[in-house]
Amino acid sequence: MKDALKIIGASTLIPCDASCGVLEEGGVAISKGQIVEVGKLADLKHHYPSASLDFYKHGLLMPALINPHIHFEFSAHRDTFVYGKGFEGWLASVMQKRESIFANAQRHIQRAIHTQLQNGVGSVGAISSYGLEREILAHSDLRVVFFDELIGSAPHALEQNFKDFQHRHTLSLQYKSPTFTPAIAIHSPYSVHKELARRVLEMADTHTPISTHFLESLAELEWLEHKQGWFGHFFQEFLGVTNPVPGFEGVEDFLNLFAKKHLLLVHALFAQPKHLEYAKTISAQTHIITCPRSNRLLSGQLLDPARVQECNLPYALATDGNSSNLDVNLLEELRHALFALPGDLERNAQDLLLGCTARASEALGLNSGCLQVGKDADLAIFSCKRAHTPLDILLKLTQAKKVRALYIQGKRVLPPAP
Ligand code: MCF
Ligand code: FE
Repeated sequence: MKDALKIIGASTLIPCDASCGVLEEGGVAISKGQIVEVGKLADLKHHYPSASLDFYKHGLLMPALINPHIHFEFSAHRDTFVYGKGFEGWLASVMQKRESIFANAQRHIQRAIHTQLQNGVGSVGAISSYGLEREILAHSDLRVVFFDELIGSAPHALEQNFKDFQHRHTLSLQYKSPTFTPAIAIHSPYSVHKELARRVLEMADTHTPISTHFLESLAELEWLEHKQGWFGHFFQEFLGVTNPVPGFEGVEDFLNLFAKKHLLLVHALFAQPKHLEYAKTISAQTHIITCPRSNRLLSGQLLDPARVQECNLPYALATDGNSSNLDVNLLEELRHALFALPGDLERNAQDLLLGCTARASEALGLNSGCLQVGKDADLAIFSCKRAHTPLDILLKLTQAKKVRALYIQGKRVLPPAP
């Protein structure tokens, strides 16, 4: 059957383009899952007289939100890992106890998916260490960029680790579809062998999104740049390495892995301006992903948006996993970010709004995050009587607690059809 034309409208529309303007009584016309026109509702009705109409009175129509960094496999986590003893305390507890988190993982993964949709999240960047969530995500309503994550620093296990990764990634490639994009994550500079990472990255072309946890702790910076500090103890204690040395000759050597790749640097909390500048020279497609609550819990501080902006790098916002947060609720993350990030409130509000829509979409290499002709019709509608500025909108979103309606590829997924 031919996909009928449809108009979706609301009292307020925010396209989330660079201007961050607001339109009253606005809407989008949709055909075959894509936006064909954006404008005043009256004009759309005039242009498409036979189109069906979903109108949301006292509603705010915007692009569906995007959570570009989440670990679904760790969704069962409640209080097993240690918070408050620095990143070192957290990582030590993960090494000792992570297996216990995976019991009944499927049920918890389903719940985390439900949370995303209820928050108005249409797309996620899912980091997968084991592949436990691959099938559930592929069959979910979410649009997914699925990052098979590489971990493994031992030289003697290089071949086996490569084969294991290849196996997982091959399975992911079988699920490739318009709503499921296989991608690659290199866990971090301290947990991967350079040659292994190189071989894995050979599988990726320049469009494949590549994610990495980058300079999340001071200990990581010390280890990479000065070959000293807590990570020496980590390798001896947890991995039985007698004379541990870093796998990379400094931060730049690690970044060189990603030359010309579509790169997501997650956290970058202890990245110095020279590191961010270097990251830009390595790839014109470099994005920073910040996870404020995870950073506060594990490393005690937040990324200052001004530091990223000074380097002209775009940043997007994410929840990280339950493994390093209290929940995976993106509206809560926005609320905390808005109140806790240093800097100008209005400026931060605009950046955060784009950081969970247009910029998150660019970071994941998606064709959404913005209400514009030619974009995928991933839309969210929140209850909202009036909003004029990005700050108004963020406050309304966080007050709304959950989405009123959600469309992915033009199809309504919430509330579900009766
Ligand atoms: O982003 C946070 C903190 N930084 C690093 N890793 C993880 C995070 N949440 C979950 N992880 C996982 C990671 O994917 O923890 C394990 C990996 O499976 C650490 S293995 C050294
Ligand atoms: Fe993470």
